[in-house]
Amino acid sequence: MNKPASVPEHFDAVVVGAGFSGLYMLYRLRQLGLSVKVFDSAGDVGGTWYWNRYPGARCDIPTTDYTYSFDPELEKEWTWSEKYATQPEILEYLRFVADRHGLRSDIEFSTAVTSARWDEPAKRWRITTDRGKEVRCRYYIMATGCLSMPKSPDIEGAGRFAGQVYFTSRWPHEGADFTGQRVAVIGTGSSGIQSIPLIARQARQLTVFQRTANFSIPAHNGPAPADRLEQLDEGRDAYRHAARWSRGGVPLEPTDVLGVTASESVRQERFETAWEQGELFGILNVFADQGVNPASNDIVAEMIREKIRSAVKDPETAEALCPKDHYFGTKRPCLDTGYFETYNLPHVRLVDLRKHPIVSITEDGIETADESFGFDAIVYATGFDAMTGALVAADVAGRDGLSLEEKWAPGPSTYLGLMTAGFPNFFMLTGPGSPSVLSNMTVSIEQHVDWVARCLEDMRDEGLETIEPTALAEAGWDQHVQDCGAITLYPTANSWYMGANVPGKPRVFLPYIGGVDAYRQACDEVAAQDYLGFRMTGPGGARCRDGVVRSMQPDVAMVLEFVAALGLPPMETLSAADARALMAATAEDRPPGPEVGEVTDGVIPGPAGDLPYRLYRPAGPPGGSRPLVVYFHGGGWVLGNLDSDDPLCRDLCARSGAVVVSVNYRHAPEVRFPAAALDAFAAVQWADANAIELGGIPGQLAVAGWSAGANVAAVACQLTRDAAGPHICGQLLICPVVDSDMTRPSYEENADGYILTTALMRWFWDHYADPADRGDPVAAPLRGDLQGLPPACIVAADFDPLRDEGVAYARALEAAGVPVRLTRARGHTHTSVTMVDVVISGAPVRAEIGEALRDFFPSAEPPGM
Ligand code: N01
Repeated sequence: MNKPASVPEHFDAVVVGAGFSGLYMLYRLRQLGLSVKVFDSAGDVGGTWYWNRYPGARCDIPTTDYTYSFDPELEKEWTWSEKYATQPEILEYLRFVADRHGLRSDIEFSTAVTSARWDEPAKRWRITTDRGKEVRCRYYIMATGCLSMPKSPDIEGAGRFAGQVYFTSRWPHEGADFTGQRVAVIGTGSSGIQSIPLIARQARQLTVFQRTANFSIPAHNGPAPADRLEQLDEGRDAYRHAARWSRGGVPLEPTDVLGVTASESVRQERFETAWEQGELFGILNVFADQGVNPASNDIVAEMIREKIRSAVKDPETAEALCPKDHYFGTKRPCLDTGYFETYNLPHVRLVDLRKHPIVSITEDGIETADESFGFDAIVYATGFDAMTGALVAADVAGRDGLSLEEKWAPGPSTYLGLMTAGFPNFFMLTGPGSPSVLSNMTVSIEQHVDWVARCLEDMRDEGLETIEPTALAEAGWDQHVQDCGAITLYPTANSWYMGANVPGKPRVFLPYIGGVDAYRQACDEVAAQDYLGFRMTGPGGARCRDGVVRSMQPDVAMVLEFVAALGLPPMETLSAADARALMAATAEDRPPGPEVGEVTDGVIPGPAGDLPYRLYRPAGPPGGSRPLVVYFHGGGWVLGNLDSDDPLCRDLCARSGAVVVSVNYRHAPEVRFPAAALDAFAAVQWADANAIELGGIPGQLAVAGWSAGANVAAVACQLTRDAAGPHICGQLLICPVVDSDMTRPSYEENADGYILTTALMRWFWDHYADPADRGDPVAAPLRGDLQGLPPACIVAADFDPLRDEGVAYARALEAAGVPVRLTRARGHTHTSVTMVDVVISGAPVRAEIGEALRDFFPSAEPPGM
């Protein structure tokens, strides 16, 4: 019996969207015994596959993988006919799933949700629809898809055209017949690239208006690949499991071949194999470094450009079709069938909008800056307001009436891409900040739905009714999402991943690029740790375990994983000689660091014999004088030498524009305290006395060091002050050892697992200084008189046992009136900041260091890089 419209219906959950994610969410919620209503503005199930009916629409992940895995029987009953199924077949599949599980009875089609308001006293959402209906629910779940809100045509005169207008994203159900017509297609993303060859088959004339040339590879469509089917037959569960724990949601062994170091034949072979395979993740996995290293990326990009040049006969058209303004992969690459060859047809023409911009759309066609075109039909393949568009448009207001639109005005903010603070019980499936569009969507959808279902089940079991992320957890996740993007080339492109395709949209990297596997791990950890970062309330009590699930820089975490996999013995169990050999061996294959103008080796007289030094002169005209930095390497007074810190010294030289003189000092246990410190003091005096010969500017001298090198640098500053000269302009102390008291919290927090361990630090001290000497300021400069010391830049890394003593030294110097710049190496370890060209996220920290060095000097020249 129908209820009167004025009485709102109550459901446990309302889901918006009946595509892949909405259908599975409904299925799982029903399994939990919850009452559910699904709304969709479409006339049937299908989501994106309901709307995007343009000719040529197909998936771009092989259909064997682009499929549900939750129902093994369903998998047996459905066989995909092609490697990349067409839109009608995928839609048919979703209808089949809906019918098989009787899902339609809980779905209200042709009904759009117009607003949602959180009712705090009732702890319910109030939802209204465009049919004037109001419903109440405890959980409000957006299954609205990432690419569902078409971008409105932002072209002058778009409303004036009197001919037929089509949007690829809202294609008419009855189809379109272009036979004998003059047709324009605007846009060359995936939708344009898939539809253009088929529109060309019908049209009398086809003109494609291209703003940005796009990378596309042939899909080589056909029957589902035999090897994939075999794998599935042999072990479907194992295959699906591998997909869930892969980087992109399709099982694939990530390569470790680097583009920059691979031989030409290996490059060709790997590229041609991926080209022939015709799969997105294959072509994105030609080289391990193509997503992060511009030189490697350009190798793949140029190979694709060569393919375009050989496919397109007219050289000018070919060149216009060659993407040159973004790195390969940083805009979604396309899979096509005969796209580039279409331009060889006599009735197909490309208009390059970079050279001939559209001035206006007119009543009968399109006017560019230098030509008027008449058309019978215009097809807009101009894309979507991706990832946030549909969510924001749904008019959601959370606690205190704050709308999602207001909250996300500077860019979306989410915890795990699943929820956002201030919006209790509001879930997003594949929301911004989750792998979503960078992954096989079906795998990511199932993971999100399963996580939400498990969360609701756990809440029910524990008598909890509301859930919402904390501000701390959300800010931490947002930061992690940006950190993951920042070490890649992705943020450099004007892509929809960056929101750059929609005028006025904030430029933020929207998806999570850390991988489906890493993401799943993070979500699982959150749940396992009592829903870390979520605040939950209900009759069962209120609880909140606040915290940040990932705060380490992603590339630092990768290095640690790599090192852990090597299974090396802990250094503190080795002899000094073996520890030195191990350190030298691990440094063998690392990148050399940046080019500098000149590198020369020499010796200086030390207090007990010669000390080797290496001088780094910045690029620039010969003979020019520069400020001078005397640098001391790290290694706990036991390890290290001129080679160990060579890449870092090059980097410091290039960034600061100073001459860097790296001095080796005597090592323990052969020569113990205070030899290293006295050598450092002598080196500073010598450098000052020989500034002109070294190419330095007299009076412009700084000292620098990392770890134990920073210890001796700090001590040298104190000894120099006590000796009343020479004048030191500044001290750069990177993760310094400044005290022998190992009771500060960072020794406990970061005791193990971050390369420099508390045990290793103890081993270093034991090698260097007797316990009785460790309180001497020459060993522990924090205990010395800090008045009148040079300005300091101190770098303290989050995951360093030495972090707190570095911070303590900064505070103590400040208290003594010394100007201090404390640079926090966020998400870094003791060693990672110094790993030049290995740990990309260390570069911004070293940029700050370079700036600090330049600031030490009164008349520093601009850096050479
Ligand atoms: O949209 P797009 P799409 N004047 O944004 C151009 C997925 N998908 O619908 O690059 C002139 O990629 C715009 O130019 P520019 C897939 O993830 C998958 O094609 O902004 N031109 C661009 O060329 C895909 O990435 C499949 O300079 C204008 C094009 O229009 C995503 O959906 C199939 C313009 C838009 O390309 C979006 O693809 C289809 C203007 N004012 C889609 N505004 C599969 O294969 C925009 N453009 C599964």
